[in-house]
Amino acid sequence: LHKKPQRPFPMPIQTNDLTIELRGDQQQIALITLNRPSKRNALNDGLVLAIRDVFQGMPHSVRAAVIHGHGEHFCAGLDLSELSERDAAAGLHHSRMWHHALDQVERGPVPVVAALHGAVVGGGLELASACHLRVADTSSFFALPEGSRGIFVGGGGSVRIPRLIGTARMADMMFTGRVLNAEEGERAGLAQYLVPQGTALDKALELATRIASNAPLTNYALMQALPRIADQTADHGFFTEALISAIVQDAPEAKARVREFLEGRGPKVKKQ
Ligand code: 1HE
Repeated sequence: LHKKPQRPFPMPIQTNDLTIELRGDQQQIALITLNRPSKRNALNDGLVLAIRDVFQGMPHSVRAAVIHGHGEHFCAGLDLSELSERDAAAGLHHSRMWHHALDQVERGPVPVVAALHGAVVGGGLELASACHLRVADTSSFFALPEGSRGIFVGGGGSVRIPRLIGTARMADMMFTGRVLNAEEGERAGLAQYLVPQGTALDKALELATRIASNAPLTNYALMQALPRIADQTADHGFFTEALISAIVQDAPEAKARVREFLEGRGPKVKKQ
């Protein structure tokens, strides 16, 4: 650690490998595209830092985001060509850089829906796991090839992936190189929606539009309180829930929405 350089990672931000496009009549949806298809959207340092920066600098109009990959695959994970030069200290800082970047996704300003297709592997699965919902099309496949490459996850996967699918399933994927197809991934909990090939982005945009229409404080509570409550004891969780629910229901928007329903103007819950 004493060898830590002054600025271990430069501040690139300007990269064509990541694009952001605002959609919706009020620019409330951000469409974020991994745009490095020739390398299967492998995440080099510049791309990881660009992800950090796009979430840190999210325009105020945005209420929900979608992230997807250009080309045949969502993301091939860590750019392995950058791995060889790193010693242990650099590896530690590199992993913490990923943690910081993906924390901006998970605990950032807006809910994020991942639209998945093709390879969702290694760091690509770690990125998808930091999102709040995942939509997989039938071409998707999920793997953690770190096991066979002689390395370990470093982008928060050991924390986030077991929370989606359990420690035993993640261990299986790393021990044995098991590749889950789209149906298996959805059944295991890696994706919340399974859709026909080529339609994940449309479905993710539809979901993001729906999410963006929620009261912002409800979305904030879902992003910030729900995962923290999951980490608490039941006793602490009940108390945190009571605090958050008291704050959220006190907002004028909550009062207005409840009044709308009671006056017969609010939407009813419809059987699908
Ligand atoms: C890459 C990478 C990469 C592709 N780093 N360059 N991730 C992996 O171990 C997955 C490695 N990749 C693959 O298994 C396959 O590339 C895919 C299944 C994703 C796609 O296969 P395919 O046939 O469509 O593409 P390709 O021909 O294998 O690759 C096209 C190019 O992308 C090729 O480069 P080119 O210069 O020869 O054209 C590949 O070398 C390049 N490429 N994937 C660098 N990952 C925070 S810790 C996270 C730890 C990890 O993520 S470990 C898992 C890394």
